[in-house]
Amino acid sequence: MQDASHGQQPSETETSGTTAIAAQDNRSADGIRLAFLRHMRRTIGKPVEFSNTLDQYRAMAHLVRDRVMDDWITTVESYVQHNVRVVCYLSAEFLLGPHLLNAMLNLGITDSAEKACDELHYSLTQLADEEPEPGLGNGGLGRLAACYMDSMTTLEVPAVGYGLRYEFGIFRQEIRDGWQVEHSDKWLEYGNPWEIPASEATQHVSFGGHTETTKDEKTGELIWKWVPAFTVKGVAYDTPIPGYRNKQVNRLRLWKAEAEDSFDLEIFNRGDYMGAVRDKMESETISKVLYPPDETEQGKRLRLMQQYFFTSCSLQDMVRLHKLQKLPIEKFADKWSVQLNDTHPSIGIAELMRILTDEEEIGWDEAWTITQATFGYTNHTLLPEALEKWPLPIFASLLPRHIEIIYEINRRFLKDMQAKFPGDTARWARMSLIGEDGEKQVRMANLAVVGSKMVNGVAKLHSELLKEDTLKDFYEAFPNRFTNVTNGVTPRRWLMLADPPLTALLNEVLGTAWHTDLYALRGLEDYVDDAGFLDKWRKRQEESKGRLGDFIKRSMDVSLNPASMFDVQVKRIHEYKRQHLNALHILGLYCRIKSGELKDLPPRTFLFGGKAAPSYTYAKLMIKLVCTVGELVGKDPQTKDLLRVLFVPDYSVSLGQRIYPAADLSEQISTAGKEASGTGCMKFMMNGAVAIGTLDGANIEIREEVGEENFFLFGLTAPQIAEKQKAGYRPRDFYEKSPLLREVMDGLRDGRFSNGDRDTFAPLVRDLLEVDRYFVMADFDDYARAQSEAGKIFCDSKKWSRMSLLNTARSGKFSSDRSIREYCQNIWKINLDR
Ligand code: 26W
Repeated sequence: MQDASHGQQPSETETSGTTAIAAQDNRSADGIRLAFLRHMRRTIGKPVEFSNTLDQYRAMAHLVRDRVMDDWITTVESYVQHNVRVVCYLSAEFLLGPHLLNAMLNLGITDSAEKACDELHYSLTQLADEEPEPGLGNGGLGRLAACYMDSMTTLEVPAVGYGLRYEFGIFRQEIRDGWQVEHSDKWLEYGNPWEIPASEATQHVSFGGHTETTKDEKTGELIWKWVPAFTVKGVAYDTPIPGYRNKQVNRLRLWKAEAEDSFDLEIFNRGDYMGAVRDKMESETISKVLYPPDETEQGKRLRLMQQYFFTSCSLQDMVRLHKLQKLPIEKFADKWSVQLNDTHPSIGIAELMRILTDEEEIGWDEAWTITQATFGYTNHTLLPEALEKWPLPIFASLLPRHIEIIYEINRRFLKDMQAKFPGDTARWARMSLIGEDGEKQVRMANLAVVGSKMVNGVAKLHSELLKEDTLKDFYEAFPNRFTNVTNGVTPRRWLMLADPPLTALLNEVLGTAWHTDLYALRGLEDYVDDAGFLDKWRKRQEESKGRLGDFIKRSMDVSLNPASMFDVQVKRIHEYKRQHLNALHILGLYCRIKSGELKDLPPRTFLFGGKAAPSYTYAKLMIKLVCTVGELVGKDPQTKDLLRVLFVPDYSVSLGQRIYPAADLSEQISTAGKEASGTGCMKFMMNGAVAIGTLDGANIEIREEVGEENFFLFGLTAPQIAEKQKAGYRPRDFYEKSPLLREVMDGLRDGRFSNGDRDTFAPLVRDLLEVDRYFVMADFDDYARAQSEAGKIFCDSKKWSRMSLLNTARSGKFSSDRSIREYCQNIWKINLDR
């Protein structure tokens, strides 16, 4: 919420000003061409004939941004005027993807821009490829936040996204000789035309030091005072988030850390030049780089500083805007609904208590009521190693006032639990915000649940498992606080932008209602037996495969067989996502072809993509395994025309936009009970890919929507996995029982698939035969069965096209618009049908 002119009517000159500007910002091809030439001269500072593609991209970016600005200002003015309730989405990650073409799509100026480029003899896609991707996220959680920003604005939900403006985003991935190599992501190298610094919003955040308590001589009440060791300046950078064709523009406010005083002349004059900028260096490290570990907490001090820094800046910003509108602080929760994107910003609960009690001098009870009414907490993972637990020493030294507040929250909470569950000491210990077993820790998930009005998982199964297992005690204490909101993805980027030919085909038969009401895709079912339409459908798929093939040829000099089945697994590399199960299956196919047992295999292209956290050696070995299998089958004359295995480097949002439309088979093969939801599965479905997968996360709901006959199911269910775990799982038994699995594992052990190298994969073979935490051995045979079924049906192109069409037709539920409607209804209490 900008501290706009608080509802004053624009003066005469102003209106003429805006109309004049509006005139300039016309969206015709001519208007865009003129604006392009003007920005090339005025903003880029070059005559157009001397400009390079990057200059041309930047000139285009600036003119598109111009056309967002008016809507941005009118949106803010209407929010202030109507004193609306605002959703604040606090996330340590926003995986936005490139802006240019998305903004053009949402503004409805893509065609005009294309025409303007033709007249200027440029290719718009070529210009767009110049945009450095803002990779301010690791994977699912970060991308979900970006999809939600698009849907909130398209549904006209007053919202602000709050996060960190990392100077370096997710690392760039190079694959060198089958091994991942990381390179720093200099996305800000040439500046960023999509952000605007908001100097009026600068905040100051304290760290370290100690607290002092004094007695208020009048009330005798204790007053807490935090004496920090140092403070850091938080500078806001705002990125406009345009809605789809509704002139709404919400704000993404990302915070950059700067030294209070970036240069200490006194120290400098004493000749300590490095000392003079030490503060600057130290402070700026806070927003320097995104932490790459996904789903494994590192307990690093800097990570906690990042989390507290952006959360404190954001809450202080809300309080500042609240006061600017002269609203009583007691009404804070009526104005702001703050959603915690996992526990990463959950320190915000203690921070709001600090602000309300220490700075606004509101009594503890009232402050707590406001705090609980303000926050909602979304959990995105069940993996124990991903649940954040901060060692007390780190926490207490960085945030001495907050640990006091958390102790007080805990004291009062445990008192309630002791009353609610008398004598149940074990439960009290499990629920305590402070873990006492071994080194003392602050349990951030417990704090998030205790300090929030609502807690939700991100898919039906996940939300059930949260209630039955991870947060069982809390569910039994506060059953009405738990709900589910199944994830969704925005059809604007993941369908309309990713696959214009499919969009055109859908518009042709359905009109355009589906753009903002994806359930309208159901209309496609009328064409499921229309041979002519199915023909068009297949053609569209071949086109998308052709486009991806061209890109792979250009970027990797590898040619793909468009007639082959494109079998795709793209997501972060992790044992529970089981990219190694996929690779072992391919080795099984290899063995069967080599033995002559498998003759008529329809040719397959296996595409893999995804980054491994730099310190996650096992995941890096999984990448090496995939690349080694690719080498093997690609070189072998018996298999090279039947099997192609490719690891496409540097998987990202823009690469995803190329891959999802081209996929035939969508690999969703995680161990049941481990993938909270998955969102890639939804992007594949929308683009007509058929899924092969387990009953895990959102796969279950996808199968419910599309029909079990249009989904290749395999594997143990979550209860079966839990059962086996309890009964004691011996992976070697499955190796013994399955001749194919034994041949594959023995081959791997003996170096048969790796030119005799027996060492590289020894750790993987050992783990899978001895431990196999994710039941790869147990699911191998059933997976191979489902795979061969998929292969058979793929040969029946009519049957396959019907399944493909039905996946798109029944993907309506998985639009992030549906998810946001549910958040508004069940958690944020924002009524949309006004
Ligand atoms: C502390 C390190 C860390 C970093 C990120 C722990 C956990 C995370 C995220 C929660 C991991 C993540 O991205 N989870 C994914 O969230 C998606 C959006 O809800 C889900 O669809 C995926 O199933 C889930 O793995």
